[in-house]
Amino acid sequence: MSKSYAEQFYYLMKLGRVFELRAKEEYMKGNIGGFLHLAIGEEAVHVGAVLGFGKGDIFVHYREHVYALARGMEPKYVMAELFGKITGVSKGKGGSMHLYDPKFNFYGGNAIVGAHLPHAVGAAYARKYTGDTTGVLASFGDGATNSGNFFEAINMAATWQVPVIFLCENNYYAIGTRVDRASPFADLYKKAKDYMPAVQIDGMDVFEVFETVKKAKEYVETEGKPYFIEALTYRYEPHSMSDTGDYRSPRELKIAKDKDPIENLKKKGLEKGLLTQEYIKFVDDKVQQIVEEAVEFALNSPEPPLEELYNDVFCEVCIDVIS
Ligand SMILES: Cc1ncc(C[n+]2csc(CCOP(=O)(O)OP(=O)(O)O)c2C)c(N)n1
Ligand SMILES: [Mg+2]
Repeated sequence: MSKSYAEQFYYLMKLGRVFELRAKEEYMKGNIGGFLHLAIGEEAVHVGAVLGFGKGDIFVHYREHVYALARGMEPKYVMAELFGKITGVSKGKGGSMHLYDPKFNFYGGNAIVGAHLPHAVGAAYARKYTGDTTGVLASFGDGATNSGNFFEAINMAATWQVPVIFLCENNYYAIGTRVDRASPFADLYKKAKDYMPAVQIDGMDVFEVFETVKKAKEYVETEGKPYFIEALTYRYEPHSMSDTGDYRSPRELKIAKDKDPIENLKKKGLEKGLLTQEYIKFVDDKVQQIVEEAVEFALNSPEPPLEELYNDVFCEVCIDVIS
């Protein structure tokens, strides 16, 4: 593992954490409306996966801010999207669950549990059809593995032999439903193991996530087949801003927080000489500044004008494409 990767991990994970804590504050003030799902505690999965994956199309679920930031979207444009402003990545019309940017091959952000998994398989099929072997990354929660979309997606990915990495973030809860109450077994990689290689990893360790996704990427692109990763992780915050999260005990939360991915990275990085206290301090200050500027930018940006209402709703060139 190089110093440069460890530094990128720390920067992006810290940026994600500070960004989301600040977004939570702005939500409480009423500056952000609609849904807001925070990934605090899960940063190692999001950052490790994006950096380990590299080039290719990415489809994620609605707990997506850190994925978007790690992919390179500018914090101020992501924050503006949360505020519903025209300067946001989706022109303020998508909000927290719909961050898109084809420039980064980043295709959301999907509010419907599991719905993006067939999309990811379709994207991989489309590339394969045109002779392109680039892999696709699809991430989703434990709850999504109980959906029809999930089984249809792994079934077709294995049947068509397309290069998709299925990355399951097992944070043990689907809103308030604990994983073992909706699945016959809690080790979710077992759901995919007869379809494709499937592994379970520590999602609180960014090095492990990065290395596993990198290896999976090499596998899917060389073999042209799918791969399944279950990353064990935890969200510290309730499911969304409208959930109390009181179905979890303080003891359980403490156990999870004791494995904090950022603290974990700091400890390992310092021990291995990949991070220094000076760099950590530099990043801690820098991300505060970036996030404050992002909030200012979002606050000062205009709302989408009324004329925007019907833009980007219908595809104007579809007819040409079909005929
Ligand atoms: C098809 C569908 N059913 C139900 C919902 C309501 N819902 C939103 S999030 C969620 C839980 C999903 O949990 P999980 O897949 O574990 O992801 P996490 O929120 O833990 O990241 C549910 C049931 C939905 N959005 N879509
Ligand atoms: Mg979950």
